[in-house]
Amino acid sequence: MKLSFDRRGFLKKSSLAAIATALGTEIVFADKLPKRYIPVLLDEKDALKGKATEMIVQGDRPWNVEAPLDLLDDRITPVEKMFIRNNGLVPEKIDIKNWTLTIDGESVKNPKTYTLADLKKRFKQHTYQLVLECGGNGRSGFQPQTSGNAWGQGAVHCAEWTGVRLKDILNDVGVKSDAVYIGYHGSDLHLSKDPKKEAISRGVPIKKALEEETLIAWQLNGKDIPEFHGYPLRLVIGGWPASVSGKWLNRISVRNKVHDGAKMEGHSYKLPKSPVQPGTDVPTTDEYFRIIESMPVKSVITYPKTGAIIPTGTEIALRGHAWAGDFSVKQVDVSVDFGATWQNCTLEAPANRLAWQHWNTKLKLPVKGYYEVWVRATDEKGVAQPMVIPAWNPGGYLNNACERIALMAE
Ligand SMILES: Nc1nc2c(c(=O)[nH]1)N[C@H]1C(S)=C(S)[C@@H](COP(=O)(O)O)O[C@H]1N2
Ligand SMILES: [Mo]
Repeated sequence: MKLSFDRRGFLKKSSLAAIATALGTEIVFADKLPKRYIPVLLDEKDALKGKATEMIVQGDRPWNVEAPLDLLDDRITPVEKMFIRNNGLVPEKIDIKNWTLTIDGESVKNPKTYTLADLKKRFKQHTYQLVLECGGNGRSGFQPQTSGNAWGQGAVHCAEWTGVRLKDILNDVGVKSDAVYIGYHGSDLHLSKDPKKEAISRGVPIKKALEEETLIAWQLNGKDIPEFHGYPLRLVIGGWPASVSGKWLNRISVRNKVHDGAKMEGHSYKLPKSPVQPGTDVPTTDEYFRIIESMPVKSVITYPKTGAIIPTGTEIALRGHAWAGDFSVKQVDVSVDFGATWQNCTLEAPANRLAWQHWNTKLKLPVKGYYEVWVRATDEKGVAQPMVIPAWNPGGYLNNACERIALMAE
């Protein structure tokens, strides 16, 4: 879908015709309108406030913003470089004093409602670095293109989250033995602004919900979670499609069946059970589709930037990160000769389970000319990234093909 309103383009051009189209009617006193003025009706909250200027805007209703890969060079991703994926509209008013989290559902023994103060006081606090990668990260690589944001590879971050374990809260309310799944509910508005509709309400099997790293968090990198990343409370689950990490969290239901909220239906965050011909219209039933769980092994080169010009024969440092969903990465290799030979890189252990791992290496470009650096990670089970785009699927999920950058030796 074409953007309904491109803020950056708008500010540059700001033609009256464009404004009128966006508003759906003529502006009566248009001749009095200051240049570059954004009419109130169009002035939604700006997700780009506090973001690096290099961030790439996919759309602004809902807001979808990604990071170019060289921006992800930090060991812990700073807020200004974190991608944003919204399915709806950021809650209009957030009343932090009266914010509560309710735990309910068929499989809860004693449903309870907690204030933020209750959560902070009653449960032990934990901090983890967690990789949150959109299930559709890399979607632009699929042919034919599928619906959904045409992400490059920058819809991923690894930030440090602080909160309490969902496990401890579930222990407090008591979970019945028939519990199968949890589902989250957030306070963001559906794009239609219909309060009866939810923008997204996903979840995970109870086993994943009970992992130590599954947090109900109120802090991101040591500060309150920013508005666009789920202020004041967020479910954070590393290693799975980031769509299971519910922002603006106000309720978690413990379900006696697979959660059936918004974006759990159709082919949302699902893969065909067996490979399909690219472009196939697969029936969206459980017989043909399975819900995506752990994300696949992946790596990025965050330094140098693609297109960099390097002096011939001098040693250059190369670095990036690698991650593998629920698993750890055991090896990262790079190639400068289109995959003919591979050079093993230094790989660090993760700060904690479900955090990304940093890799680095040095190399020399022997003679003047064009080179590509390819990076390939292998997970603890021995599964490596594919060199080519992996199996096409109707939702355009899980493109974990090896990343490549261009370098010029001069
Ligand atoms: N309430 C709510 N939670 C949400 C979403 C949303 O639209 N609303 N988007 C999900 C998706 S699809 C992704 S990829 C991540 C993005 O997290 P971020 O915007 O903090 O990077 O949030 C998830 N949690
Ligand atoms: Mo996502």
